[in-house]
Amino acid sequence: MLLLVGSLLLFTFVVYLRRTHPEPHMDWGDLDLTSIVIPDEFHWGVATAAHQIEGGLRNNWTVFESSNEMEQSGQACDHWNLWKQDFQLISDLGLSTYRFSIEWSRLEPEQGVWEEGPLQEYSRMVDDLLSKGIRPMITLHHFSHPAWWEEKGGFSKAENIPEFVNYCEKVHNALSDRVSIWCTINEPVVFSSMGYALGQFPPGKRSIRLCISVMKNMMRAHARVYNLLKSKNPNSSIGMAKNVTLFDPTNRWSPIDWAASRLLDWIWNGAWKRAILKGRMFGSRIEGARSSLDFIGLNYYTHFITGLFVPTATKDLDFQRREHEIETDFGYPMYAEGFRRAIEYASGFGVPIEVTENGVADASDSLRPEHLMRHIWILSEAIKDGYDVKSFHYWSLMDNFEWAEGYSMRFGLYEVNYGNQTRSLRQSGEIYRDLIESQVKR
Ligand code: IFM
Repeated sequence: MLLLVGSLLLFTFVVYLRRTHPEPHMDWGDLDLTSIVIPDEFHWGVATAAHQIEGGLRNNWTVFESSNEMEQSGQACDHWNLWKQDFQLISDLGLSTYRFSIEWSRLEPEQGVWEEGPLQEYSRMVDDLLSKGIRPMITLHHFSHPAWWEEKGGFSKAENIPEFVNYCEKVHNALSDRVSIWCTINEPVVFSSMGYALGQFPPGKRSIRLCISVMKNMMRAHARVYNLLKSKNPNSSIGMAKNVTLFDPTNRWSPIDWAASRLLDWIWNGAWKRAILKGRMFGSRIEGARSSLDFIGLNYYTHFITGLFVPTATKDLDFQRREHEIETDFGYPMYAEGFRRAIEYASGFGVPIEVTENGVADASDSLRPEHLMRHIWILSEAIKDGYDVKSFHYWSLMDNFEWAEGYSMRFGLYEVNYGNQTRSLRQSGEIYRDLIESQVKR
């Protein structure tokens, strides 16, 4: 009798554990990935960032790279010289939107010294994209800024914000007659936590207090840029690119895992939504932040399975995976189901969604085709269910400099041979191109 009750209790406990975790997962084998249908007006695209592709820069990153023993960005993809041919590659994929960033350090290499040439070059890039029927989407800050601004403390000091706003205004003045869609800041939560709490990005600091104050200043900077640019040109559509990582407790029944995941979710995701909806962040009022979005840029990559051990440096990160999940080159799992949850979260900002990044590090291109199809299937279902998603930008057009990881992570639809700067379309690139063609021709 005792044995029976014991077994019953054990069975109930195991069923309970299985039911309470993990988070939603799908049986991908049963799905018809060809059922993807996306509206005609949808924009298909790719994304890049200046520091990761242009090469030949001097900014906060190059200073950090040479003072730490890490791979140097150097010539990167030499895109500053090869952008014409790279734009042709975008066009060859049949894309209608391209997200890229402007490198502030090119425009203002020393404080108050403005170079006209680089801004004219960016202007030529915009014209070239438009002539190919590609919508330029500009990011004003994508992790990099001038070395002189970093020396002054960058976003860690509220008094530095006007210099950033001034730079944004100059770029907007020059390009907003042709560029209609703008991201102020890329992934502020990644920039601040990696640079000021985990020490893996410049300036390599490790202070939670400083990190929170950088987050607030980035939100302040976003709000000021948003309000200024809107007052200059109300036709500009302005948002920010938000990295939405989902935090799932290792065991849902564990109060510790649950609390850790809720806390991280609050800092990583919740605080930013609160800033836009309520104008407050971490207990401070953020002037002008309320409703300072015309769209939300969604960058989605994975979920983070959270337990008691919260790593304090990315080098210590031992990304956990559920048993059935596939590991990407970065070490974190492919979790396409989370893309739906991220879209649901993003819809809570109350503005349309532009998917500003989604992709995978996969040097052998063995996972990318499946990764691509699963995420696009999720996207298609979300749109069918009424979510207002306007575009999808694959990260990335080509392999590039992956920040603290250097060149080892390869995210490109095109493979880059850094020895001779040739680009070759991967099989996943062909799949993306063919999928878009079939959607456009429908
Ligand atoms: O390469 C980065 C990009 O700069 C910001 N979002 C994530 C990408 C892949 O890690």
